[in-house]
Amino acid sequence: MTDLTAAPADLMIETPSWAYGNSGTRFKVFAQQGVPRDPYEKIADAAQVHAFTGAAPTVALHIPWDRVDDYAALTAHARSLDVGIGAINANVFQDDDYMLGSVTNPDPRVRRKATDHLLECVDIMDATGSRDLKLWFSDGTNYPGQDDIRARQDRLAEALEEVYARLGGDQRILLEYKLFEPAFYTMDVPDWGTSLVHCLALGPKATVCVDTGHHAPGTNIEFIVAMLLRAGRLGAFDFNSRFYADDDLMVGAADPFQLFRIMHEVVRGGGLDPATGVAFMLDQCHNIEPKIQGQIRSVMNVQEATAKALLVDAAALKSAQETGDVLGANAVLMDAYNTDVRPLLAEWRTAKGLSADPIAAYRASGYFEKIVAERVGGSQAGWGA
Ligand code: AOS
Ligand code: ZN
Ligand code: ZN
Repeated sequence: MTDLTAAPADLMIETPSWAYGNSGTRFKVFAQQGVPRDPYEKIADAAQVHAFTGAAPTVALHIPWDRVDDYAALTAHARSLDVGIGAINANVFQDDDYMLGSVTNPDPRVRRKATDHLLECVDIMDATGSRDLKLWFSDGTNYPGQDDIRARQDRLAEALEEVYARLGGDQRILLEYKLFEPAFYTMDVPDWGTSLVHCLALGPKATVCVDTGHHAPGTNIEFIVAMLLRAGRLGAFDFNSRFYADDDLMVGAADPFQLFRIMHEVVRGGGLDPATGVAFMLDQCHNIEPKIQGQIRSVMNVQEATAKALLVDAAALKSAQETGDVLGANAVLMDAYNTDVRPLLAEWRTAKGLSADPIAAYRASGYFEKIVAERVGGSQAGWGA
């Protein structure tokens, strides 16, 4: 049996700055009370998630949503609140120029503009000390024949090469894929295979980001995780959960069993070892629930799935698999999944000097009442602007 007092807790989860801002759907963005008015306040909210969970020490930024004049000052602000700045997320999807694509646009002027933005993001990483540049491209086509599928891949490769060449020694590209939306016929990076092919061509500092909401229904995500870990190219997760499409709901809310299966493959593939380089990030929007609590709950959901995955009796599983004991092997997994790990995690938190119940502790802290009083006119996360 694995020692539960250490491992799930050592898993560190990055929260996204945009989770703290107002968000919604194409139909309505609901303004909530107390939401941050600038990147400094988003980082302050992220620091609350870390303070109450002890497991969310970094916050991802999104450029331009989090553009500031002085990134060194923003980084110092984060440090003063006991958190750090994590991945820099580029945005080449919210400009009129990008209607037909960004780095894959048929117009070289637009491609240049998009690539320059990606290079600017690396400059920002230099200032914040960030390791990861997360690239998600909305690029694609809506109609057969609209553009040359192969030429778009060539343009993508060209832009990625230029950005890759600009990376510092410890910096990486995380190339995220998405099946559909906003493009409905072809996305230029629709799946993990396309992302992996580009990463392999680029070199070892290019890895795949698996956003759990970016697959066709029924896709076996843990298989993808196993394959990418095996290839040494699983760079990151964007965790969230979905019922229908890219719902960006709280991770573990729609299908906790899937999250457990994913974390089982992470454990199996050594992905909890920081040396493997897997970044565990949340990519969520809290459209109707309180945002800081939504992030705390999400961190706890990942911890619970991880704790269960660590409970899998590896020796018993191997033995059952090798002897062809189908039901026995399945039972080993299900025993772990069906274990209530909440008391164990509560014990771990107490041992670390944290509250056993982070949500209750946050609610009792008065932070929410304070930001409601102090902040008027909080900003939108960026979506649906
Ligand atoms: C978009 O669907 C992707 O999930 C992106 O990772 C992300 O949500 C967006 O770029 C915000 O940073
Ligand atoms: Zn994502
Ligand atoms: Zn998404």
